[in-house]
Amino acid sequence: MVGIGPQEFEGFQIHAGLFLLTADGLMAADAQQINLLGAEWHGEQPVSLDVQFEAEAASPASLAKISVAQVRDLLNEILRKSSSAPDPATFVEAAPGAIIKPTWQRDLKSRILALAADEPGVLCGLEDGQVILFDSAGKIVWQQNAGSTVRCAAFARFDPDHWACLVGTSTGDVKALDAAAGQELWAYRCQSFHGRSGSVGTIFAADLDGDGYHEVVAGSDNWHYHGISSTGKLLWRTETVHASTIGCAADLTGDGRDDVVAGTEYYWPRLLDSTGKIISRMSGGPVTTAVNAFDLDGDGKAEALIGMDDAFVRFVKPGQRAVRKVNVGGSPTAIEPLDVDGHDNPGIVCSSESFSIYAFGPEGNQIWRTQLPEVVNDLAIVGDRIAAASDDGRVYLLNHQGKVTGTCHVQSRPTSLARSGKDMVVAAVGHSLVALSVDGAE
Ligand SMILES: [Ca+2]
Ligand SMILES: [Ca+2]
Ligand SMILES: [Ca+2]
Repeated sequence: MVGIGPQEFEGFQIHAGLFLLTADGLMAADAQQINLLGAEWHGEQPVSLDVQFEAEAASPASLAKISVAQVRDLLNEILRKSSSAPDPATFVEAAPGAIIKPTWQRDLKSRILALAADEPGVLCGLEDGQVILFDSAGKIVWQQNAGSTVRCAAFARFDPDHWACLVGTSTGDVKALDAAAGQELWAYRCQSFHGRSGSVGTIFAADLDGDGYHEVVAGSDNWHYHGISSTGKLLWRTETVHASTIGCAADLTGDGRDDVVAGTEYYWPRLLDSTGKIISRMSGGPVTTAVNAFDLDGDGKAEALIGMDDAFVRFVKPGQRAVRKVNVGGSPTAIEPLDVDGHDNPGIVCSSESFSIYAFGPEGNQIWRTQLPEVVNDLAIVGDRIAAASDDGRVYLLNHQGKVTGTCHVQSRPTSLARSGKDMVVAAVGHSLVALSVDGAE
C-alpha cells in the first residue's frame, strides 16, 4: 500500500509525507507519528523510516515487533474495503483445499527468467545464459549456453517433423535451437536503435504466411518488433516506440495469417498484421503487462485482450473504435481462455496484482473473482483447472468456478507457470523448477 500524507484506517494511523506499507515492512518519508496494529511511534522531527517487521535489531523497536501475518490481514482488509464495486469474491484466508506435494523439483545454478512447456518438454532460460530442456519427468534432455541472460523462451514448429526452442537474450540474440538435440539452428541479432539495446523482451511463434508452420516474432528494448522467418531471416521490423514488454500472435483479421499484439512499456500498445503493418493502436497504460488473443464471439477472428497497469483489460478488435474494458483492481499479470461458466461459452480468466483472479464472460461480464493472500504472478490452464502462482510462496489450484481445490507450497515466490502435458504444471521459483500434478486436488 502506498500513501501520500496522513492516512487513517481501522487498525492504523500513519502521519508521514509518503509511505509504502507491505506485509514485510514500512518505508516512510517525513514520518511523525505511526500507530499500527497497537504499536506506536512518535518522532520529535519528521524523519525517514525503514522498518522491517519481525526482524532482529530493527528499529524503531516498537514497530519492528509488528507481526507480518497481522499486517497482511490488515492490507487484505483495506484492499477489500476499498474495492470500488462490491463483487462476489471468494476470499482465501488460509491454505484451503488439498495440500499438494511437488511431483519433482530441480534446483538450478541460476535464476529461471523464462519458462515454456509443450510437447518436447519444459524449457527454462536462466539468468546466467543457460538454456535447459527437461522432459516431463524432470530429466535434463539437453543444456546449452545462449551467451547472455535469457529473458524469454517459447516453442515453435518450423516443419511437420521438428520442434524448435526459441530464446531471446539480453544481448539482443534471437536463437532457434533444435528441440531434439539442442543444437543451434540459427541466430538473429536485434540491432540497437535510438541508442537502445536489442535486448529481447518477448518472443513467440506466429504463422505469418499462413502455411500452417511457424515463423518467429520478437519484441525488443530497441523500440521494435521483428518478424523473422523459420530460417532466421528478417521479414519485417516495425517501430512500436518504447521497449517491448509482452506480445502474442493470433489471426485477428481472419485471413489465415497470424497477426501480432505488440505490448510496450509506455502507452500505445499496437496491433500489427502478418506483414508488420500497424493496424490499430490503443491508448491507456502506460505499461502493457499481459496479453492474449483468441476468438470470444465465434466470428472466426481472434480478439486481442490487452492488460495494462492502469488495471484494465481491453477487448480489442482491429479497426473498432469503442473498446470494451474491464477493471481487475491492479496490474494484470496473465490472461487465459477458459470456459468459466461451465456452459461451453468462451471466457477468460485474468490474474492481477490486486491479489485476485477474475473470470469474465465473452462480453466482459464478470462471472467470479477469487482473492488469494498475495499478488498473483501468473496463471496456467490445465484442462478445466486453473493454476495460480502467488507471492505467498504457493501455487493454488482452482476449478473453473474459482473455488480453490488445492495448494502446493513451493518455498519461495513462484514467478511463472506453464502447463506440461495433460495434468502437470511447472513453476519457476527462483533457482528452482517445481512440477506438480493437478490430480488429487478435487
Ligand atoms: Ca508459416
Ligand atoms: Ca491475420
Ligand atoms: Ca472473434
